[in-house]
Amino acid sequence: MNLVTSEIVELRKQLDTHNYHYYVLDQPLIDDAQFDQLMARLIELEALYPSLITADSPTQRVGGMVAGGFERVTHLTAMRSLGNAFSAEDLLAFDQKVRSGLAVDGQLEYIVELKIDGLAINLTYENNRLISGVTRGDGTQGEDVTSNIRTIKSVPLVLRPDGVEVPPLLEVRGEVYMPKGEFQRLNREREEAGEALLANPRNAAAGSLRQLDPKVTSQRSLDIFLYGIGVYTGIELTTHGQMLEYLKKLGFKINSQYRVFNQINDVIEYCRGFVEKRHDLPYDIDGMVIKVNDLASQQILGYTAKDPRWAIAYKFPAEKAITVVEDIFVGLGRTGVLTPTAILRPVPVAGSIISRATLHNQDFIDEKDIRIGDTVVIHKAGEVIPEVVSVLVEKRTGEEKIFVMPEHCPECDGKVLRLEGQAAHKCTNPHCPALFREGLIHFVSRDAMNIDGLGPAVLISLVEAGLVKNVADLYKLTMEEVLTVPRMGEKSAQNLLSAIENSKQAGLGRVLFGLGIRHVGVKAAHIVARHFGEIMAVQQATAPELVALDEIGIKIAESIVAYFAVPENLQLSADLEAAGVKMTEEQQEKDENQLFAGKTFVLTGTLETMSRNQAAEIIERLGGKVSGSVSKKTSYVLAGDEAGSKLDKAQKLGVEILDEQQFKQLIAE
Ligand code: 3BD
Repeated sequence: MNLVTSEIVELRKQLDTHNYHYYVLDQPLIDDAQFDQLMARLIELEALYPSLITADSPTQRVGGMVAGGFERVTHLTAMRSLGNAFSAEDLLAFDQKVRSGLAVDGQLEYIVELKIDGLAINLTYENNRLISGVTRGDGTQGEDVTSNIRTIKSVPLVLRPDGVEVPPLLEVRGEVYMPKGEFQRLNREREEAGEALLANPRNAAAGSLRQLDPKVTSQRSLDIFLYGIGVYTGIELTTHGQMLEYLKKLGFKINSQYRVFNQINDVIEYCRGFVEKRHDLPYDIDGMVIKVNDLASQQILGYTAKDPRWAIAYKFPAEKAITVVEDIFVGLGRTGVLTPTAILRPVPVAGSIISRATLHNQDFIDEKDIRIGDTVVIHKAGEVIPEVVSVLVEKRTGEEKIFVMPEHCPECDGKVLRLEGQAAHKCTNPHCPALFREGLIHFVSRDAMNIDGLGPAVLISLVEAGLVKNVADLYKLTMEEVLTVPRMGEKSAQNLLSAIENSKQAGLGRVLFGLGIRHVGVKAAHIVARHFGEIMAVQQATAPELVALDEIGIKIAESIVAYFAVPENLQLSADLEAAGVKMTEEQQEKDENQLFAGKTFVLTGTLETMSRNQAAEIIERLGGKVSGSVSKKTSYVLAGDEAGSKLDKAQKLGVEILDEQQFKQLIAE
């Protein structure tokens, strides 16, 4: 090594160490000026010798723009969700279930962590180096936000193992958050710049992670706490607490407020303590996470369809506030239902400013006797839409106005009716523009045609300009027409047109869902599309044929038949097809080879050469079914690495177990 190289290596080592002490341990060894001096020297040397720059140099945290959006990536091991507990009773019930699952009535350890209110992230390290940072997404697949994760100074670009082994491939999980102080600073800045304020630190963190320019993210001082490991081999750990300490020894930032308890009552007490204490923390938490400490016991308990049986989130009680109902606004949904919403005098609740609350329907309003002008108690918990809990009747002045649902639609003046036995009032005009507008919004939405850049405002102006009279018209839009939308630039117009063009390939399942046929959800739409393969076959399907499909009930079946009995609806499908929209579905179960007909598979663990979804697709194409839980009826369990309780159960029940190799051999036959 020559002199320059060794100076560079030495500088990086020192800077990494100082970064670690400053950002992870929060105990700086030197002052900022000294740190800046070292950094300046490294930048100088790297400028002189650019060939010596490495990706994990502390100067390289902020990279270039991400072109064309974030890529979807499949996690090596799925990121689970967590069940919720809202009360001490829920926690006692959890304890009971854990105890009966483990058959213990004596010693059992719980570890309790703060539940950081941020975004779950999966970091992958290969040979000690950070290779990716991916959002949780749906738990199976997330977005690759590595370039933004790298800007978080407490994330080691290179691990710094302190006397411990590191597996060559390591997945660690944690929560990225924006500290409260940083959130306030950012909002002050936005206020001065006349920009819209961010609702809470969680949204701010989410927005920052989704910046295409890492420079912007790097100015937002995000931080992270790690709490778990995904893929790992060869590390000897017995408890979750040891895992946390192991993460710490690798150089990760963990939250030090975790505690281990032997009694559920002590767990409850610790959780309760944070209901007030959380306001003094420099970051938001939305509850506590309780985990069985012993890793072997976690394995035994395993998972339900989605949540671990060995962990639960205790959510803090909804926060309440008092405010005034200034007005009641009636909006229309896709199905013509009139929904009343209270317009509130804005109040802060649970970290965001609340100015609306849903009132559901006339019965809800009548039961609580909510009047315009009333002083009310509202509450909000986490993601839940704020609700009016009660009216403070003693605050009434006599000026309050009783609300009744309008007799005519607020959008089209059509007659409003309330059907016998139903809570909902509905607009009866089948040509109500609101119905059409909401239908369009649904058609372009994520689970339907997924057309980016077609927000409600753009759709409304396209409709108002007379350019879109049915969903098929979207596919006839020209550049000139799109440019008539207010505030639409050339670039966005171009993006929008190509998003529309791309959506033509979405496939029949998405189209069927997008049409907004009553009772037809995402899943049903895909099942029907896959079975029939093309629109014509769906149109001709009878209710008994539809009901014969797995998971299609009579309500859905009749609704589909009724939909395609209407000539205008048939015309719409024809128009879509004529516009070039793909009205077929590839994953039809038409494979000649129905090898797995009548067989039910359960998939567990991590497969090496395919995702579980891919395996499921193959099984379904060959006529088989995939189920979430093992029973006597299960034909095969396809077990990958780290298969858990499902494998145990299969062994107990004597169900045939296939490894990936055997499965591939089977399908190759
Ligand atoms: C935290 C799951 C398990 C490993 C599954 C037990 C649901 C977000 O501080 N432990 C924590 C925190 C989150 C966790 C687990 N421990 N899962 C945990 C978690 N200390 N926030 N989460 N997650 C992470 C989620 N995220 C988005 C949508 C649905 N679920």
